[in-house]
Amino acid sequence: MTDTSTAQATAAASGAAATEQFRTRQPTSASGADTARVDTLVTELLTAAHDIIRRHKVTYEEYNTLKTWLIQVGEDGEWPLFLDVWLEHVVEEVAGEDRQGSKGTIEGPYYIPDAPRRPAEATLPMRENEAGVPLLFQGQVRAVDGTPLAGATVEIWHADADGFYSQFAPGLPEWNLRGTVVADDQGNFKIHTVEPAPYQIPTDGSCGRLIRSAGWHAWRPAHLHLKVSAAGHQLVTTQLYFKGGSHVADDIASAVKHELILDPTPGADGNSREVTYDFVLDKA
Ligand code: MBD
Ligand code: FE
Repeated sequence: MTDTSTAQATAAASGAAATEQFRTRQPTSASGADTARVDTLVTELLTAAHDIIRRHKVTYEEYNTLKTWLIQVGEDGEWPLFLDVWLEHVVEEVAGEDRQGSKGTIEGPYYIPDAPRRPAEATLPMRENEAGVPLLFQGQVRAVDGTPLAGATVEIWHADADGFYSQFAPGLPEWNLRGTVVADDQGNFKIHTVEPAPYQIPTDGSCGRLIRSAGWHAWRPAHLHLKVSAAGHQLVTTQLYFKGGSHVADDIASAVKHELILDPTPGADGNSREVTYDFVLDKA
């Protein structure tokens, strides 16, 4: 990790961390790739690009701008960010087509496995006086038939009140706002955390440059990331958003679904909020 006193949250730093994190989890071997499948998919992708070039009479100047930009995306380590923001939502849509249980959505580039394990009622690792409105996020994990899933695992990770993720921005404790919460024998969990802020994707890298060049905005709505799993059931990767929050209706990553919008109520203590959301898992 970089020097926490001087390091800046830059696109290149978070991109390098996201690229490294992805590589360590993803086997590099291409063995088992189906030649016919590769032929079909790559040919169709290229044909779509050829068609766009013809229809829009793409110039050499534009072609070379694209080439320069693509080279720079790699140098910035922003391929994970680019792919997860602009393509993953459709991959997830296809992957989740036949699921009966809770809706999933994209994982994004900032998941880290093996966050600290905590019991069914737990406070996520956070700094003393962590900024943000305290949030009690509670619920139950069940099977599609309603059976509570004892000992289900709720992995949760989210940005802090400044929109930064631990291990992808400097100066944060390693596991800040990341945890693996183990539900009780009724599948219930109670997680104490703080509400995350909306997330602006880095503006100083290649993805930021694309966003500015196209006149788009760089924002995702505030969100909690989750992976919920239980023995004999399919893991669901999802996110939850906050009703009325900025960019819920125009997420740059197109990952909001109406089923995933929370509407927390004021907590008993007057300064916190709380919300209940149950997860339903399909059989494996
Ligand atoms: C995020 O926090 C995120 O969830 C996605 C999908 C892309 C960039 C940052
Ligand atoms: Fe995120």
